[in-house]
Amino acid sequence: QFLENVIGHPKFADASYTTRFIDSTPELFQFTPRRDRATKLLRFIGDIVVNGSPEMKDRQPPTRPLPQPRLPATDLTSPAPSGTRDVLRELGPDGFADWMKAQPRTLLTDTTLRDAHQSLFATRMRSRDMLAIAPHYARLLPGLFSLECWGGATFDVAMRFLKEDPWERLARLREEIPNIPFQMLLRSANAVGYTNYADNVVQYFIRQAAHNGIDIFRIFDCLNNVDDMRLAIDAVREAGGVAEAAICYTGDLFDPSRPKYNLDYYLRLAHTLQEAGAHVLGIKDMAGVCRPRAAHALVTALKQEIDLPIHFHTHDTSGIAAASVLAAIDAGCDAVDGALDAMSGLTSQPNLGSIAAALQHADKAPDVDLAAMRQLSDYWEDVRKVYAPFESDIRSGTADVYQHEMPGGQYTNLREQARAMGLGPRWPEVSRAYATVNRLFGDIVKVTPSSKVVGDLALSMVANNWNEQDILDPERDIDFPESVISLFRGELGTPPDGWPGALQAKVLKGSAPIDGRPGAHIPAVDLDDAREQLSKSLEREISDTDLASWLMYPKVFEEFVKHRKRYGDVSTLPTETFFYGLDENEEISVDIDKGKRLIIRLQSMAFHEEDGVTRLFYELNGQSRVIRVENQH
Ligand code: 3PY
Ligand code: ZN
Repeated sequence: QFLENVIGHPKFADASYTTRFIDSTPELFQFTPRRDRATKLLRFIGDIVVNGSPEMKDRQPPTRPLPQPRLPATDLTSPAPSGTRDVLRELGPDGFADWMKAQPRTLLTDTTLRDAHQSLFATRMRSRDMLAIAPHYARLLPGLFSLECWGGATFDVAMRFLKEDPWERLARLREEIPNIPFQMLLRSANAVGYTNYADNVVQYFIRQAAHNGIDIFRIFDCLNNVDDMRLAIDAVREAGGVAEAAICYTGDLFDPSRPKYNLDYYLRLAHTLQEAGAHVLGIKDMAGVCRPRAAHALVTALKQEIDLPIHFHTHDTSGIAAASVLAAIDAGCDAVDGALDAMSGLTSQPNLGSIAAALQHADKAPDVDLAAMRQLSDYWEDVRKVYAPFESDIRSGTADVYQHEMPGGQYTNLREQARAMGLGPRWPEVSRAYATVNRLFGDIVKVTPSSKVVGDLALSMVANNWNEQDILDPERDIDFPESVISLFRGELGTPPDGWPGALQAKVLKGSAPIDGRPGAHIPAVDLDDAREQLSKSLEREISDTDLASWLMYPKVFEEFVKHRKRYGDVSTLPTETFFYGLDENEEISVDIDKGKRLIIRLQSMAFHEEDGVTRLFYELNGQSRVIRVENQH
């Protein structure tokens, strides 16, 4: 194995070793654990080759081989220049908020690493694809306001589907990008989950996120309940983070038939958030329904009444979101979100490169290099191809979004759920049912997790052929999804005007809803005890971040740990290999650690009918290896 280590070492591979190579490279003598890790990865690849990835079930893989993503020709030997994060460090969150307001330039957030892929391909982007481009970001776009790279659905999906540790993703991105603020999306009492957690769990999670590299927390509540946001705002402030408290935008400011969501509603909310301690006020237009005129009017009014910097977030589902962004900037908005060109449009954010170009030579031009943005986008253009099976088949913007008001981050997921339930061809009915459910619920804010509940009932309505009357009819027995019962019980909070009484009575079948803030009804978790129990059941030490993962998603975390035990850290594999396996004679290089590279080639394979097992013959760093995989089908 020593020889294997020498040949596999990157210094040996790129011929930069010297006569002191053996003395100065102790990792050459690390034998067994590495061999074990390699075997696990070979087993994982074998499983994918023989049985397919569970992720690819019923999906059409792209034509392979795919192009190697084009990386910019950045000089990575020089350290990253100072950037916006250095400003934040120098000024602290309060000073940073003042600095934001004083900037004549428009501040830009790139959402490519979070919302863009959440909204375009069901949150499936893997850490490896982020990490390869990360050092280039640090050197090419140090003037970005922030990178939205964590939180929202990424936490769950990383463990559940990608078999990655979201905390490792954060730590490694942080290492590569020390100079640009990292931003996450936090669902207040729902943290990065779909349910209310105990107050001390939310506080613990926020502390971990801040400690491990999150600078700016965009905090929202799925019903715009500020009372549910206070705990998170306080915890972020205590942890030294920037608390960006967001108003979720829904409806239409100018629609006289929906006065519930008029300008006054948003201004009242903004005042309350300011009083609650927000450093920055976010406008979170999760569905992309804030039309240009509304964006202008809203930002103008907020700028007059509120003393906080304003950060506008929208989605391009309608196809005209960039007009809203430019209107917001025109009205004095301090920061805006977009996704790099190749990851923009449709249900994702509008095009950040084009927004920057639209502002070129203006006083409000952002501090970014357009050519650098294009180079980064070229990389994403190639990367996106590998995720093609997760994209939904939409090719244009649609004004239909103003009817259904589905969040961009939910759209592809719900469509996927519909497809999995065999309702793919009935998608237009699902989207209509979504609007109907919103009406039945009393016209609510729809964003995770309230949007998930609306989606759950919409799917049930279509699957069971229930109409609006069936739902409302007290005589008609309806088996409501569990999430609907929990919503009407008040477990995600209660809208200011309450739930529609008759429907609530029908859903709860006479049982009483909870009163007030849901978190107040959830007992605190004994964190020391939880850690001890978990450590016992998993038979290993539990880190602070492990505990945070388990508190959010106990089952998903335990499954993830099992997967890692069996297959090792699969996040090191190329994405093509992770989803599609290897072809015969295909060779990949995998860095399992700093200075530890595996060169893996699948030479051939043979299926033995008598035992139902396929033997895969690999070459691993020049040595032959055989792995046996049981055929599942
Ligand atoms: C999330 O909560 O994940 C969202 O993206 C909401 O818009
Ligand atoms: Zn969004």
